[in-house]
This record gives sequence, C-alpha cells and structure tokens, in this order.
Amino acid sequence: MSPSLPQSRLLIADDHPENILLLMDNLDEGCSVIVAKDGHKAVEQAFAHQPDLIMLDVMMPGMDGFEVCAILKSDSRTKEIPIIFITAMRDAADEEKGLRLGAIDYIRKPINPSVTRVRIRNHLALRRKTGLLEELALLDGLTEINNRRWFDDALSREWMRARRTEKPLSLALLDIDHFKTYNDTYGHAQGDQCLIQVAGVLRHSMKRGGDSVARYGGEEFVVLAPDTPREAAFRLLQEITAGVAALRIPHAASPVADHVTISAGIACCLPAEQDPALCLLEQADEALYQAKASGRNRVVA
Ligand code: GH3
Ligand code: MG
Ligand code: MG
Ligand code: MG
Repeated sequence: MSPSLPQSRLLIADDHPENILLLMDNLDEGCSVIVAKDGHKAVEQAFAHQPDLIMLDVMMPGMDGFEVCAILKSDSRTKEIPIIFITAMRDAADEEKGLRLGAIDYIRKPINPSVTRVRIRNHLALRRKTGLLEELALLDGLTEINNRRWFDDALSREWMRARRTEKPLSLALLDIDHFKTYNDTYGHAQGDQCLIQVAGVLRHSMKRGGDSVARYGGEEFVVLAPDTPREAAFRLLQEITAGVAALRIPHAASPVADHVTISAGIACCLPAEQDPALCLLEQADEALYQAKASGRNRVVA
C-alpha cells in the first residue's frame, strides 16, 4: 500500500489467537488492527472503534459470527462497515447464509494468505471509494458546504433531539438580495464566485459545535442552531449578514447598497409532538419574506 493512503483500521474477531496472528502477518502496511476473541467483544469493539473492515470467524463461544453480523448490520453506526467471514464452515448453505446477512465476502479456512491479502486490499479500496461518495452526496458541488439532502436529515435529527432535550431549536433562511440583477450585471460565472464567497462567510460563522449551515438551493442558505433561543439566533444572523456585507462584493445595480447583501428570516421553537419539523421552515420563510418586504439587507426574527 502506498504511504500516501490513509491508515485503515481492521477488526479481526476469532477465538483462536493463531488465526488472528496469521491474518495480521498478511496485511498490507498501513493497517492497524483491533482484535476480539469472542462475539460479544467483536460487537463491542465494532461500536467503539468503527473499523473500516471486519474479519469475522463464525464459530466462537457465546455469540457466533452470524449473530454478530446480524447485530452490526441492523445498527446505523455499523451497518456500512464491510464484513468478511473467515471460517472453517465449508458448506454452501453457510456461505449463502453469511452473504445474505450482509457480509461482503466469505473465505474458507485454511486461508490462502496472498489471495486473502489482495481480497482485503480490494475491499478496503472499495470501502474508501464508497465513503468518499457518501460524503460527496451530502455536499453542494459549487460551494462545498452541506447540501439540501444533508439539511433535510439534519433538521429531522435536531427536531427529535430538541423534543427530547426540551431545548429551543432555531432555524434561519438566508437569501442573497437582488441576485438575479447581480447575475445580469456581472455574469453567471461571477455569480457563482459570489455564492462561494458568501458560503465561506457562513461556514466560518459556525463557531459553536452544534450549529450548521447548508445551501438550501439557488442563492438561499439555511442555518440550524440547536439549543439556541431566538435572541441568540438573531445575534448570530446579524453577525453573518455583517460578515457578508464586509466582503464588499461590488453590486452596482443593487437598490439597497453598492455591495452584495443578504436578508434572513429566523424561526425558533420548542418542538411539540404534534408539529412537523417543516413548520419551522415555513415560519423562517415567512420571516424572510418580511425581511425582503421591509427593505432587504436585514434580519427578521
Ligand atoms: P430577492 O432580493 O427578492 O431575493 O431577488 P433575487 O433577484 O435575489 O431573487 P430571484 O429569486 O428573482 O433570483 C435568484 C437568482 O439566483 C436567479 C438565479 O439565476 C440565481 N441563481 C440560482 N442558483 C444560482 C447558481 O448556482 N449560480 C448563479 N450564478 N446564480 C444562481
Ligand atoms: Mg472459531
Ligand atoms: Mg431566492
Ligand atoms: Mg435573492
């Protein structure tokens, strides 16, 4: 493995230490290994360390490898981790069972070390690619901040968390003022650059761990601030609007300033069971409409 590749973390679960050692001797450089000597330990280690790949024996005391696989595949924290069975169980029915449980591969003991090494390498490369694609699927291609798909999940996640913790959840919709005129004046490519710069200000304004920002679509962005009362959200959004104004991106055709400005609408609530998360978006949209109607370049909460 080339040294520029990131380290891979492997979990090897087998009740016979000599099997673990044999596998460890045949791994590429750059792999770190966590071991488990029974099924319960394997589940525990997988949850604790989120390895990139799991090599799983079937016959182990307590909980067998099939049970381990079923547990890991049904938990959102571990279900994407590829599992390879490495087992002395040679029946096609067992192999079918393992693959049906979601394992990516099934290798019979005694292993062929060099073949096993290449299989592991290939599965790790595939995992890396899948992980990259999963990350890209949640990012906006132009601004490289989170996209709408990411935000939809984040909103329902935070909505449920806020219901549990009984803490107020704030959401703000932000929209660039007179952006159509900006494109008409400076061209679409320059418009794209403007979006990238505005997104940069938003990203750097997220100083608190739980706060997040996404491109909602077009020239609209959304900020989600858990455990944040309305006044604190208002201050955050005022900082953001000031930050965008401070970029001093020239916008000669704007009726509100000689540079690019944004408007924002804030909604804040303590989620109640009967309300859908979407009502927060609707309220923020209404506040944004008021910010636009009352002159733009402002925050309405
Ligand atoms: P308002 O102040 O009311 O928000 O007016 P506006 O002109 O900003 O609003 P409108 O919705 O009329 O126009 C939004 C513009 O944003 C139109 C569209 O071409 C532009 N836009 C949306 N996505 C992109 C993009 O990815 N790149 C560029 N350059 N422009 C975009
Ligand atoms: Mg065994
Ligand atoms: Mg708009
Ligand atoms: Mg706009």
